[in-house]
Amino acid sequence: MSKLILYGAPISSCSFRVRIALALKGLQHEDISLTSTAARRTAEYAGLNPQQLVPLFIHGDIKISQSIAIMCAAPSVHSVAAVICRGACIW
Ligand SMILES: N[C@@H](CCC(=O)N[C@@H](CS)C(=O)NCC(=O)O)C(=O)O
Repeated sequence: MSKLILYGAPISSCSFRVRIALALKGLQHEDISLTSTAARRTAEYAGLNPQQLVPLFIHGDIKISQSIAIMCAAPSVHSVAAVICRGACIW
């Protein structure tokens, strides 16, 4: 299985909620910290996430850039229930 990668930032609440969700579900992942605006503005990161915001979750070819969508989708990697309420997730 492809490894899970989370691009985030230390003081980003959006990144924190995803980190908490991954921890609650026991999903091991590589945490890549983009600590400055400059780090998010590189061409390399723009290629991964045109919005140039964090968080960004990557699993193989799948890239998801919205924290709530990540919280819905990431647990399905291991067929465990999503973290947020079922009605809020469509898969
Ligand atoms: N709706 C998005 C918001 C993403 C967002 O605004 N991220 C902020 C950090 S919480 C960010 O990347 N800010 C950096 C910037 O604006 O340069 C989500 O929930 O993931």
